[in-house]
Amino acid sequence: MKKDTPVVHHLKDYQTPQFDIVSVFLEFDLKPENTNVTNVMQVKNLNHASLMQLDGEDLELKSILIDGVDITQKCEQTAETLQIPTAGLDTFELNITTSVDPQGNTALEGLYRTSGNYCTQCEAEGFRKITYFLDRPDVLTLFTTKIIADKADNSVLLSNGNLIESGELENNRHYAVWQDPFKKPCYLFALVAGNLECVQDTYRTLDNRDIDLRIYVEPKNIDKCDHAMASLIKSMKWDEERFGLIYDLDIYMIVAVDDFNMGAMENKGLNVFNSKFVLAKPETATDVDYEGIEAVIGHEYFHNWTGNRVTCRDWFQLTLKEGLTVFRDQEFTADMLSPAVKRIEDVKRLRSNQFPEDAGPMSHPIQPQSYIEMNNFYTMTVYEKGAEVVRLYHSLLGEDGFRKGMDLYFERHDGQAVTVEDFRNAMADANNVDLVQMHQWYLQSGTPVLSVKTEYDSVTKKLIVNCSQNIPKLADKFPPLLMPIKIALYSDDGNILPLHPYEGDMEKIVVKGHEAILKLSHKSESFVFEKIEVEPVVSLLRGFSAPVILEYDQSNEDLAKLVTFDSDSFVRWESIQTLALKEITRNIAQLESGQALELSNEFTTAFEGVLKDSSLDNALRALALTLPEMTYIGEQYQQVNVDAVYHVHRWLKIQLATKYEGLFLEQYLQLNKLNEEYHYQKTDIANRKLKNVCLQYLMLLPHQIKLGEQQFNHSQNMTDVLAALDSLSHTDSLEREACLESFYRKWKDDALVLDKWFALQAASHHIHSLAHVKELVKHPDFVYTNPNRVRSVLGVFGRLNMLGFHQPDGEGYHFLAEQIMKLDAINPQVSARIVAPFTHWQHFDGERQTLMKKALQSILDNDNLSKDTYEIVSKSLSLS
Ligand code: B3K
Ligand code: ZN
Repeated sequence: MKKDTPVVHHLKDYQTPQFDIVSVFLEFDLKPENTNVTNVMQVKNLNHASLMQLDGEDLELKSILIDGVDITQKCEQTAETLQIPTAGLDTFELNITTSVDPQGNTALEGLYRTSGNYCTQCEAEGFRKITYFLDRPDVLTLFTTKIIADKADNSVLLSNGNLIESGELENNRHYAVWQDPFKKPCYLFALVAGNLECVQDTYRTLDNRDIDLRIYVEPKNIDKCDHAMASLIKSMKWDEERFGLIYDLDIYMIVAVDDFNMGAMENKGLNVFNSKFVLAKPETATDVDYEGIEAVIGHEYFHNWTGNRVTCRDWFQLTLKEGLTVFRDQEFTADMLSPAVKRIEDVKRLRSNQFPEDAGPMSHPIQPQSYIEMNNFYTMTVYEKGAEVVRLYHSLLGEDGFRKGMDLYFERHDGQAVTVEDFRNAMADANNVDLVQMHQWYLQSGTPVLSVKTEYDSVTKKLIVNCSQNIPKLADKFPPLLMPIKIALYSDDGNILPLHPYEGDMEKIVVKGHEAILKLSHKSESFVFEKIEVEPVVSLLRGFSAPVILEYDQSNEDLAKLVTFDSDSFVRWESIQTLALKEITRNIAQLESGQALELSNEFTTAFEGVLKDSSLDNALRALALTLPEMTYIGEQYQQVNVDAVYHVHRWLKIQLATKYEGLFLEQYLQLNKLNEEYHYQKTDIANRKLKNVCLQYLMLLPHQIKLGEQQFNHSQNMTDVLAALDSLSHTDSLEREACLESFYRKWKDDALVLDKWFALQAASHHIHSLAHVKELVKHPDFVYTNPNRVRSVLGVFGRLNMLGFHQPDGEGYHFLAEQIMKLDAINPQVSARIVAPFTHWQHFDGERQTLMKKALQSILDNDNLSKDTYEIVSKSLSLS
């Protein structure tokens, strides 16, 4: 067990800063193992405090001067702080010199080395690993940064803002000075130095300024930047058009690095990216990679306003910038590709990842109330549920009202560090409405359950929609949430019906065309529609208008009808998913009671309908033909029977493949154009998606394995090559071995492509998959210091390899726990993420629960466990 119990930070303890750091001058003398950092701050003592406590970790202190006088001996240093006497000083210059070891920094937080270059990562609290500072987001400072380094190894020296000076020095060294004209919190500081090359372009802003755009990469990757640059330009244009937000500096730089703990970082004017979200060419990157790059480039760019110009008062407000920026990047991707497809993909992600998080021991509100390690709270909840909550404002206020709210938010708070209440107030005041109830969404954790019952009276022609909301784990002890529920009504033959709310309900039902929003604000509430001439087919929670679990007992006939005619793509997709889910759960029950499995006509008719309906967008068809993920099926049970879920899921896929082999093959052959040039373009993406879904089904039939091998050998783009290899990886065939081997030989020197090779095997349903994964961590190309490689093996194994991880003898758990302990000593942030699958132990059968807890305990028993991993593991076990 970790020796000292780590400190818990609480939102309720927030206090305004005692000091203002008006400006800072930083000088870095870069050397791999011993970089000197001189930090000269102009400080204002706002409350005549007699002591200034700065944050600092893993720093070697050299000297401290106040107004030129050495006071080093008068200061107190602890492992995480430095206390400086400031009695009688109102304004002063504080000069601190420290040194750090970038080469030895494998945690990848603060200043570190990657592929022989220098880079930084400061959010959330990494700046304190660079120098002593008030490392909190509400201290905004003007930064000037001087970088000195060897010329041979560091042709490029970068920091935030504008380059104001550069020159040569003795001993083959050189320097550059950067000045950022915008005040910023230190988490947005960045420094990069190394031998990098850049691609350049220009963007002319709406107010006619030319912005210098640069993407820096290692020279070998210079041919893989075009898509990233195009994405940046699209993002800049989109933010001007949609939100009237224009870029502010004269230069925007992106640097791609191979070793990075997350996706990317929005440092002011100098984004640092995981190379996975920059580098792409058709031979190496899939459609999913291309889409990811566009989305992440957009996300970081959008942070320039939502995050940088207006930032967070404290880290409990993280969703203020992240939820809002995810909402913005979702809207961007929707506009670039397909709004319908994007919405469905986002809902799938939310349900498969955020819902389980919110049902487990790490469940927290989008505004957490406490944390041990802030990095553990960059979660699906803060990001994705946070984005859903922003979407609620959008649904309630409409596009124009939302835009008015955003405009007022920037007008009031540009240059400030604010709270989620400030955002809500801007939305409310701009629209002259009361949104106080929205705050419950920030306070409550757990996924709300929305139960709906509809009653139609054929005599009065009235439809009553009875809604009630509940958060099961809070029993009845919660104030109700405000939920916009989108609804439309159809006749049996698919005609959309006009909506006439009952007069007394006009306030809480907003009708727009043929769709209405029911504004549910009580625990139970009824909404009445009149003049409904026929018993309607109800299309409910259109566009997934609130992040809830919907309980609405709809007949299979109605679901099948919605699959064929609903104009809302989400409900159309959701209806076939519900039919599939019913099919699967019914058969799981059959299996558990020792009865034969059987396919129902209701489901296959709907499935066949989609398979044959060429009028439907191919991307939507691909989504509709994909069965619910195993994790989502598992979510339907208090305690999941892993083996039964796997068995029935596979059985159903094989049944469908067998029954519709001819149709799948016909569709596959029609779409399989091997020599066509790759374009990242909506229709092409949709076609590849549908083709590869067909291939997945076909490959379940042993005599069709050759089809995958052919696609693997003859495709020119990574989307198709990987789809084929993925299907092959689940088989027990010679083709599998041959293709994996040839893929490795071809791509062993391209780290991002090799990650895919590792990931496929880590997720494989092959019978010997656990043994294979154990071999993978011994592979010469497996390194614990590279987060992408670790995630592609250990992350994927825990999350996606249901059979291997949950092997009944507990060997999968034992293996992963050992790996986590090894990793924790190297990179705690990554290790804490890999623990996640263990945290759902209470969701499995008794024997597995015991084994999972045993594995967690073995991690906790570790003497030097990081606080990152400690927080997740201890919270998981405290439930027992
Ligand atoms: N703001 C960063 C995430 C920082 C994570 C710190 N552990 C990237 C993003 O959300 O845009
Ligand atoms: Zn973000």
